[in-house]
Amino acid sequence: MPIPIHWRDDPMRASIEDQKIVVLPILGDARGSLCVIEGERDTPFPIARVYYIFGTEAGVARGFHAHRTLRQVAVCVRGSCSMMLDDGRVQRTIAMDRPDLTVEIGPMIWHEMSDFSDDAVLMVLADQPYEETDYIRDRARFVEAATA
Ligand code: T46
Repeated sequence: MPIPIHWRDDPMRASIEDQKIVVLPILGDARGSLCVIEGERDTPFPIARVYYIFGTEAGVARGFHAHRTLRQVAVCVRGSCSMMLDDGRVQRTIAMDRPDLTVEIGPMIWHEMSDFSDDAVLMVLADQPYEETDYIRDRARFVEAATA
């Protein structure tokens, strides 16, 4: 089922409820399985960048930031990990343990990834090129901005 295209006008008012979690259809036959993510159909934005995280060591956690404007959709295409989303008020942890599960990470959502399995490959689709100034890495500043 496609992700409904819905985005709050004011990213400073991001909320956990707005971060869509969608189970994609699996197209399968005797040869195996196939999932499709089309920009603007399965993501609420045109896809400008794809990156993926793999080779994570046991016990490693990543993320620990929010983005000011970046919109993203993550899928753990192999293995598993945990994704904690935090809008400054409410936290939600999602078990990303199936390759057909997409999780939206909108602007002003603090996120932390952990519990990576040895074989985990976390793929992320983003609506903008990489820009370091878009990151908020200071948790206190994030909470202050998100709850103002
Ligand atoms: C996010 C979570 C889910 C680049 O040069 N270009 C890129 O597009 C990205 C994503 C990273 N980098 C560089 C920046 C760092 O030197 O790669 C290095 C590792 O990035 P970072 O420490 O930000 O990785 P994570 O796992 O903490 O965060 C990443 C994304 O950066 C971030 O946008 O939302 O995954």
